[in-house]
Amino acid sequence: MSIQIIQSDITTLSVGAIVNAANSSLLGGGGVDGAIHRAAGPELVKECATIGGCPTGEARITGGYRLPAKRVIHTVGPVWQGGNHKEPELLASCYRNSLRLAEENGITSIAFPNISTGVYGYPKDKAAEVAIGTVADVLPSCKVVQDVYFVCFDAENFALYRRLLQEKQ
Ligand code: AR6
Repeated sequence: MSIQIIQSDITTLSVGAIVNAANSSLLGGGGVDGAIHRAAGPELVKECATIGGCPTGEARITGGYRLPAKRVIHTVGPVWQGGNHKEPELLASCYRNSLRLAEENGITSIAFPNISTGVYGYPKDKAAEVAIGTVADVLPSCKVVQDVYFVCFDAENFALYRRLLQEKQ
């Protein structure tokens, strides 16, 4: 069982599943969502269209198509509205529900982006606390998932995550 922090483009990772920070339509968008759809190819949006959307805080699983990752777990983070609109609970649900789906689908390694910290405006430090706190809480009870990667795209998130994880260990 391990939690690792890496600075990378999530679309390049050969893991059991990468997590997509999607919107509730599941039909694609900008940021990491756009990058994942571009790298996976048009079959991904076709499968997503059959799902019929996903509420904030929940997660859905699809194939990975042309990605090196076998599957994609799509989750919808909260839009930051000041912090009093259940944002921490909803963000924690994204991580928890994604891990649950991985467990149910026999996925041993999973990579998360920094959900909600781009277009959705969640403060990076607050989001990192929720992400690391939730995964550290849930992972010990996982029977299938062994390795969790937090994939930071920018140097600020990378430094934040490394510091927070060190504090936990
Ligand atoms: N690999 C890893 N991380 C990435 C990549 C990448 N290739 N590209 C961006 N990031 P965002 P959100 C980081 O905006 O805030 C979309 O339009 C980025 O630096 O992708 O949850 C959806 O369709 C940031 O730290 O997602 C939704 O409408 C993190 O990924 C909306 O954006 C998340 O930024 C979701 O917003």
